Amino acid sequence: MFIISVIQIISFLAKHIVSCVPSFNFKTCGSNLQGPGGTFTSPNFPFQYDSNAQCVWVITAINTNKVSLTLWLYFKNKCHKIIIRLTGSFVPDLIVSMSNQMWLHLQTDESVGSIGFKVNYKEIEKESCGDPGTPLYGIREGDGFSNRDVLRFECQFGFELIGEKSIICQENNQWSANIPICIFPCLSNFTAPMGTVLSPDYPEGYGNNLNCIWTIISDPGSRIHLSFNDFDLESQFDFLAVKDGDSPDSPIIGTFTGAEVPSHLTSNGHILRLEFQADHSMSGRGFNITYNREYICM
Ligand SMILES: *[C@@H]1O[C@H](CO)[C@@H](O)[C@H](O)[C@H]1NC(C)=O
Ligand SMILES: *[C@@H]1O[C@H](CO)[C@@H](O)[C@H](O)[C@H]1NC(C)=O
Ligand SMILES: [Ca+2]
Repeated sequence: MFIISVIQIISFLAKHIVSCVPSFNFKTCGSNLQGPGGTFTSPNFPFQYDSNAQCVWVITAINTNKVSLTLWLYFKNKCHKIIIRLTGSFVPDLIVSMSNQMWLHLQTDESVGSIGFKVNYKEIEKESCGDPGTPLYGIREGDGFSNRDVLRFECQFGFELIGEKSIICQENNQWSANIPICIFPCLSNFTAPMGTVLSPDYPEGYGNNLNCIWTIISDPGSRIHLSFNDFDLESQFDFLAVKDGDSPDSPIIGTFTGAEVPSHLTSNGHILRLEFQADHSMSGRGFNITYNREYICM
C-alpha cells in the first residue's frame, strides 16, 4: 500500500470550547472508507474530541483507474459556528489526492480538544481539482476543473472581493488558492432616509479581523431609529458599539455582543456611528439592522 496524501490536522485551539460539553474518551480512532462518496467526522463530533488521540482514516476510491478523491472539510463548533482558524495550518476549500487513495491523520495534543471536523469525500475525474464552488455574493467565470484550467471571480455589485481574482488547477490536483470571498464594505456612510445595515456576509458568518464603521447621517433636527431584525455575534469577543455622533469619541448609546437581539434604539442627534469589531477567530450569523428617520415634534 502506498500513501499518496497525508493530511495532518493538528489539534486546534478554539477559545470557547469550555462552554461545550466534554464527552467520552477514545484513544484511537479512524476507519477504512470507500468511494464513491461519503461523510465522516472526528471522534465525538460535534462535541469535543479527546486529548492525546491518534486517528487514521484511509479512503479508497472504487474505480481505481479513473478517479481521485476530493475532500470537503468543515470545521464546526458545537454552536454550529464555523471555526476558520486552525493552529498553524491553512485549510483549503478542497483537498484532492493524486491517486485513488487518501489518508487522513488526526493527532491531538494534551490540551483540551476542540469540536473537531466533518469531512465529505467524493470520487472525481483524474487530473481534476474538483469543483471549488462559487463565493456567496460572487460570480464565477469558467467551468473546467482540470489541470491548467483557470477560474475567475468577481463580486456582485456593492461587494468587495477579498482573496484571489483567479485560481488555476495545478498539476498536483490542488487549486492554487481558495476561492475568494465577497464582503459587504466595511466603511460606509448611509444618507438615504431609511436603509439596512448588514454585517459582512450576513447571515453566513462575518469572518475574522474586522473593524467596520458605518455612519448613518440624517437631516439636522431629526433622529435615527434602529430596529434589530437579527443579531448573533460571538459572545464577548465580537462587539457592535452604537455611538451618538460621527466621531470615535462620541458618547456610546449601547454596546452589544452575543445572541440576544437588542431592543429598538433611537439617537439623540441626527448622526449615528456603528462600530463593529470581530477578533481573530470564530463568528456568528451577524446582524441585520434597519434604520429610519424620526422627526422631533417641537
Ligand atoms: C463619510 O462621511 C464623512 C464625513 O462627511 C467623510 O469624511 C468620509 O470620508 C465618508 N466616508 C465614506 C466611506 O464615504
Ligand atoms: C433583514 O431584515 C428584514 C426585516 O426582517 C428583512 O426583510 C430582510 O430580508 C433582511 N435582510 C437580509 C439580507 O436577510
Ligand atoms: Ca470572533
